[in-house]
Amino acid sequence: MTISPVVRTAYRTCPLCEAGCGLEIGLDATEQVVRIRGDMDDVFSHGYICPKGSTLKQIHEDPDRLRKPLIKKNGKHVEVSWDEAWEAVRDGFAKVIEKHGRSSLAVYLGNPGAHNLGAMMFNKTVVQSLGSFNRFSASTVDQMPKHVAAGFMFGTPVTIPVPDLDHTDYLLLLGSNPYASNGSVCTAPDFPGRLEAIRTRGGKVVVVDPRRTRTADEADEWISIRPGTDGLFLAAIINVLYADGLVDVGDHVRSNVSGVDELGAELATFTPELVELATGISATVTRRIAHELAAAPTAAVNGRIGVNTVLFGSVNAWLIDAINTLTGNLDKRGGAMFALPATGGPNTRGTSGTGNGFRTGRGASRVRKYPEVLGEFPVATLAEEITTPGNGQIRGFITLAGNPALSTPNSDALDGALSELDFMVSVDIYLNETSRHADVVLPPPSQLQRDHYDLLLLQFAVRNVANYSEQVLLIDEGQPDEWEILAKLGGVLQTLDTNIEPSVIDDIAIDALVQGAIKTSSSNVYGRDAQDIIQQLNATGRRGPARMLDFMLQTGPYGAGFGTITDGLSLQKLLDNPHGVDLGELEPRIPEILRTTTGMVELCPSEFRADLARLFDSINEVDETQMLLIGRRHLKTNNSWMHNINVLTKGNVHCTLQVHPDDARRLGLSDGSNARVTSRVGTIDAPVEVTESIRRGVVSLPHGWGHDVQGTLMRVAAKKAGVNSNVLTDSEALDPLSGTSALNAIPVVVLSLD
Ligand SMILES: Nc1nc2c(c(=O)[nH]1)N[C@H]1C(S)=C(S)[C@@H](COP(=O)(O)OP(=O)(O)OC[C@H]3O[C@@H](n4cnc5c(=O)[nH]c(N)nc54)[C@H](O)[C@@H]3O)O[C@H]1N2
Ligand SMILES: Nc1nc2c(c(=O)[nH]1)N[C@H]1C(S)=C(S)[C@@H](COP(=O)(O)OP(=O)(O)OC[C@H]3O[C@@H](n4cnc5c(=O)[nH]c(N)nc54)[C@H](O)[C@@H]3O)O[C@H]1N2
Ligand code: SF4
Ligand SMILES: [Mo]
Repeated sequence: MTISPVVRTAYRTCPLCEAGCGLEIGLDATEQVVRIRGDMDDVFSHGYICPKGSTLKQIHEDPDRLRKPLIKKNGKHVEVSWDEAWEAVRDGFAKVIEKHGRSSLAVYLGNPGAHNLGAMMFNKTVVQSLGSFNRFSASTVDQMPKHVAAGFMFGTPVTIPVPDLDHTDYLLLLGSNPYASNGSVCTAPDFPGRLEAIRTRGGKVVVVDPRRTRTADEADEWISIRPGTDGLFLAAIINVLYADGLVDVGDHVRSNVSGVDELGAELATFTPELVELATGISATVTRRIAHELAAAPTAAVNGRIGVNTVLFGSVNAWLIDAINTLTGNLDKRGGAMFALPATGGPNTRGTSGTGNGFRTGRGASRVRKYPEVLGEFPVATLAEEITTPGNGQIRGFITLAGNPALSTPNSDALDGALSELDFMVSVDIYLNETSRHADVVLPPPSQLQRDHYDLLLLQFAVRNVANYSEQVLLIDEGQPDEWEILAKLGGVLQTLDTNIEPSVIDDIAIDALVQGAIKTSSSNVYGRDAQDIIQQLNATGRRGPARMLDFMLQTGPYGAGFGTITDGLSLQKLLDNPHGVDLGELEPRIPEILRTTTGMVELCPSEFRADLARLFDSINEVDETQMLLIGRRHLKTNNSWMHNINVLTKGNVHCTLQVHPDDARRLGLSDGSNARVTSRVGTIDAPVEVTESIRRGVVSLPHGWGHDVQGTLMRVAAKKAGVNSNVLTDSEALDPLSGTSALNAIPVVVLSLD
């Protein structure tokens, strides 16, 4: 096979995970992608790429990727024109609204929307057009605890500190495996390289995980913990900090932190000796880690999925940042710092240093009465909201870039519930386990066919950068862009009329943004003429998300302010710098960043304090003989949706149940044999992989598999289907403060099938 020569090179930020690597994309004379490699000149990723990054070509070319809308006719999906699809959307929603009212509508927002400029700008149009409070998202199987901790401690849910990886001397990482995931709520392309650099400069990396992951292997120390008990370990570290006189928040934030004494009193009983049986970590180790954190010139503690998606997700997130604060590492170079994103955000707007604070519970889910968090209900309650009769029962449902049928707990129940809906629409690139239930599927163009800016994740970056990517390939004839689909979907929901134009909704949206800013005293366009600004924006010819982004960049912390600030940022400046603009290292932001009502870092908020009794009681609930299920990720997977890409799954990527050799012996399991795993809610059969790398008493299954259901079109994935681990996770098991599901530490019984 001859490879055609590259005649054009395009640069693009990879949208597949949070690392946001710069890609260099070579195209031939016919505009076919010839190769994708890391962009050596990218200001943040410097050429780093993982095996998924180069598969944007394969996703684009995947014959199973949807290119036409689908309508379900007599139980089968058939391709239709966009006009026909929109009419079906209108008619479907009109019927549901007429019969059950708008409170019967609901939406689920999935993970890829967080990496999609069009979705970041226009998902809210759909959400706001529902006329119901039924909003669910992947956040409640993910990072919601971090938002809750940030909200109560610092005043906004996005004021989440990240470990200053490039300067720290000591990193304590809990429940995260960046060698596979490339990190999360901590944007750091080449996370593994940055970890190695800590060690190269003489620092120390400690990983807390029930599994000896690649990250644990490469670290100085692996601490094996019993799943679900990190809160006890963290509380015991804090206990030692107080008991041994090691608490020192540091001069730089001393006058901005409240609750130091209260926290010490609250955790006075959580001694390392008391929790050691439960956590499986000896008191000696806990004491040593506390002392090391206090003694290190700089240190940062960080935790992700393994400590967020457990019963104590929010308490864990809080205790982690409490340790960062108590050891003097909050907002300090090499400690836990805050990004200053180019597009601004809730903690750059409003009054500097104080605000309205954060609250949850403005409403509750209908059936189980779970409090609202960030305008959402826990996705673990979705199935019951569909199946339980009564006023407000969900009958009409939309998924936007989500696959909850595989990604959320007790998924057999959800799968059944989805099949009972009166009407469902999915905006998705595949006909998969979720969208197969949709009456109408609306496919957006491929990742290479749209522009990109990581609006969300650059708020959590370990360095301040900004990169904008133009679309690499033209959109197919007649294919709307994703933002246009979302804007129109919102419009049709509002008006039940298909004549609504996305451009009209876009104009209304930009007008609202501009009008809001000129009335905000902290904005750099305060008091300016709205028409003048809109004319300047329109003069570029840009519309949609790119125009909004330009506005946000120009009015952001580094912004050009529409001609008032020389050398300031604008979209044009990013276009002139296709490898990105480096805005420098993270700088201290306290007190300016705080938006709590008191203007303080709240170290001991009452909401968390109230949850400590539950944490304390969990000490006695630990049962040595109980097998616990945890998840895992593989470098070549991306949640549930990239298993159709043959180059990724053809190798050693398998959906196996990892079992420790001692457990395997006891249970009569061997490598390649079949095990039956049963939890309170479900049963699955999976092939066994015996490995020393997992803690005794713990088994691990990856999530996002189980592609052998009828009515999908993912032919590659179906051949290597795997099993759906979320059949086992329990929709009753959640972190009460954030509504986030416990996807780890699931009690299971394992039997041999051979
Ligand atoms: N047991 C267990 N379960 C888990 C986890 C775990 O660790 N263990 N992790 C959880 C986490 S962290 C997450 S984020 C969730 C993810 O949960 P989801 O977001 O529900 O699931 P994904 O697998 O990311 O599915 C994304 C969907 O978007 C579609 N898609 C991909 N790109 C695009 C696009 O550009 N536009 C549109 N419109 N659609 C697109 C895909 O086809 C797919 O249907 O899973 C969670 N589930
Ligand atoms: N290749 C790849 N990359 C991805 C994804 C993917 O699916 N594949 N998904 C992306 C998404 S949406 C996200 S949110 C991020 C997640 O990024 P990470 O948070 O790094 O996720 P994982 O790799 O699942 O690592 C979680 C770790 O927690 C451990 N763990 C389980 N239970 C416990 C516990 O009770 N305590 C402790 N201390 N550890 C525990 C697991 O063994 C596992 O090693 O990854 C992103 N990147
Ligand atoms: S690490 Fe993430 S952003 Fe970087 S190339 Fe891989 S998938 Fe893309
Ligand atoms: Mo996630």
